Amino acid sequence: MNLNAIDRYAKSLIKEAGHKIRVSFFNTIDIDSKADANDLVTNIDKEIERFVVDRVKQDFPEHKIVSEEGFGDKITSLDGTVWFLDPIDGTMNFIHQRRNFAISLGIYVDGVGMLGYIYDVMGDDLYHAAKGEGAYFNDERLPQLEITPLEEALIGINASWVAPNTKVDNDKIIQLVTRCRGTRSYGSAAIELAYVSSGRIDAYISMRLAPWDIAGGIVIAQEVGAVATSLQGEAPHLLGTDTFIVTRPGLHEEILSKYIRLK
Ligand code: 2AM
Ligand code: CA
Repeated sequence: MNLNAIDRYAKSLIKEAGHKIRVSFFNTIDIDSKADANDLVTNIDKEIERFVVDRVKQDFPEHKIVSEEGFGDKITSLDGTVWFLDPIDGTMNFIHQRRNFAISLGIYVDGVGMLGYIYDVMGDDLYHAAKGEGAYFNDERLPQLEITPLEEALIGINASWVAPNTKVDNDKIIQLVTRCRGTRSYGSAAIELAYVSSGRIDAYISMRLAPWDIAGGIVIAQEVGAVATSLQGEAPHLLGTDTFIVTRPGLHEEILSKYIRLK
């Protein structure tokens, strides 16, 4: 298989999808909720997913595609070539802010991340990587990440985990956010992964992410030496939702062992 050709194909497909999303703002957007009142989806999430899924199925009939709104395939193993697509990562931002959302795409072969893309649609910024060939912010090569001490780290985390909750010990999270230099919350896992990879934040932590939220970002993160695991310290498995942490080298072990490791 020619991964260079697939890389060119994927980039042009993502840009075309991004253009469709920008044009969608000229029309009224229909908003629905899914599992709960704050779990939102729009007609645009569905239209963009359908557009990309149809193209991939037509042009790569032997590949699988796993995507958030259900137009793709259900998989039970990572054998073969699998595309992981989130047509709009950060749907709440898409609706409320009309910015700060991304198209997230990862292409895996037999479970190994080969190509990764995060397209900040309104910024027209594409973060991308091919395994072994480095990561890029548009045409700019992203440097290897260096170690930062926790005291100088900006951490991407949602404020709800600082309040009492059933997932993590919030006293420990209070200690973590007090010790680090500052916290940020962007509302799109893909963008936060892109920000870790480009050194704009130093870590990102989430209690529940799906494969399409992280598959593309993991490929990019690995190319710059970032470390991504579940909060149990295991490699992300991409067959269901899980907790997630990605950091610069050095920070990962300290954050997990002292503040947030789940059994
Ligand atoms: P989404 O916008 O595609 O739904 C925001 O908190 C981040 O978490 C976004 O990347 C969002 O993706 C993701 N997210 C929100 N609810 C989720 C859920 N129930 N399962 C997995 N990921 C979720
Ligand atoms: Ca989504």
